[in-house]
Amino acid sequence: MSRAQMMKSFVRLLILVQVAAALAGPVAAELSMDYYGMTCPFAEYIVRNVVGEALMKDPTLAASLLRLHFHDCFVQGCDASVLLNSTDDNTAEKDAQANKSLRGFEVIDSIKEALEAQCPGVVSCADVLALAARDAVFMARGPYYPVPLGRRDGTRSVDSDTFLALPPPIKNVTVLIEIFDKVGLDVHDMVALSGGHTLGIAHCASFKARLQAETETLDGSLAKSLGSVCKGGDSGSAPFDRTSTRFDGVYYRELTSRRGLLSSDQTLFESPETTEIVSTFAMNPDYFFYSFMQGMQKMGQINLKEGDEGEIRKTCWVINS
Ligand code: HEM
Ligand SMILES: *[C@@H]1O[C@H](CO)[C@@H](O)[C@H](O)[C@H]1NC(C)=O
Ligand SMILES: *[C@@H]1O[C@H](CO)[C@@H](O)[C@H](O)[C@H]1NC(C)=O
Ligand SMILES: CC(=O)N[C@H]1CO[C@H](CO)[C@@H](O)[C@@H]1O
Repeated sequence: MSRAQMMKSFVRLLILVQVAAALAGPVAAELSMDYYGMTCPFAEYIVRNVVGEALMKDPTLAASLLRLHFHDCFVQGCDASVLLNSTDDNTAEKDAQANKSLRGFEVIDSIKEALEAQCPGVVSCADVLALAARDAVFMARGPYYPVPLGRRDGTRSVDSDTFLALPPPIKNVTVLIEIFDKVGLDVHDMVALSGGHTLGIAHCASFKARLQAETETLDGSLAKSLGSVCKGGDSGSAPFDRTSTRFDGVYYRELTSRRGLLSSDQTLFESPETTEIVSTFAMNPDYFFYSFMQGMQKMGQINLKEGDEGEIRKTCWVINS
């Protein structure tokens, strides 16, 4: 065994040990691993099946399912508020500006339908979002992590709630750190969770400002190709990294060569507070995977409903009547 190989197996072992520790990581009082053990024992299996079928038809939905869970948890906590439709007298989160281009609702709806057929009124839509995101990441060849269950669904979904809670793509690192800090996620979590952008795409509306204003931190050939993508207007789109349906460390490698798509991506490499974390993840994707799992476990427990607050929605896009 060469020295490099030995080093590699050592790092793998270290990560296995850390993974074991992460599995035992802090779980909020509201949640538990076997929450549906008696009431809907096949819940996780059903979710995995429907997600698997959906991704087989359209692998780009993995990104969308991950993003739905993120947008759910950052606004009003993980309570499926992102899924509620607008009504005559209320504009819901999903119709806020920050939500344009959210996708995957129909996958969540089919999962819920399959669950209702087996165990009606038992599994919350917020848990469905958490499980679907985990399965999507895993099926895109990312890490697998346990998801404690028992979230309850909220009844409030208001477009303006997204304004302060969701990070805009043009903010500097100080502001990003603050937004994540508000929901109990630290700088390391912020950089690791931004790695969610190893999947998916963004539209020109989200990055066109960077094309003009950030020539120094934007690779020339990428600038050119993005420029031509955006000639047609805001609806053009580009992948976050070269492997946009595969969950891997390429996102961070692109940042180190100034090929980040959003300003909020590239700034992670350009800012002294976070540059070292980016470089470490770029060199060691296993460490990124480990940090991402930990970040997702924390993100999945933001501001949970307590006791009998909220409800178990019967249909994910409307509150129970
Ligand atoms: C650091 C702060 C973040 C900002 C500023 C941000 C911003 C954005 C923007 C602007 C888009 C593209 C929207 C569009 O143009 O269509 C996007 C897409 C996406 N975001 Fe983020 N995001 C952040 C963090 C996260 C986190 C924490 C996750 C998940 C862990 C995530 C997952 C995704 C995914 C997967 C997509 C692609 C969706 C698709 O292809 O359907 N993002 N994000
Ligand atoms: C509500 O949203 C769902 C997507 O989750 C959509 O399929 C449905 O048509 C919408 N229903 C109404 C009444 O707008
Ligand atoms: C980051 O942005 C905020 C608000 O736009 C501004 O107050 C702050 O000075 C900026 N920080 C840096 C380091 O540029
Ligand atoms: C999926 C979804 O509901 N998207 C909506 C997001 O908000 C815009 C308005 O800003 C709507 O046009 C989209 O339909």
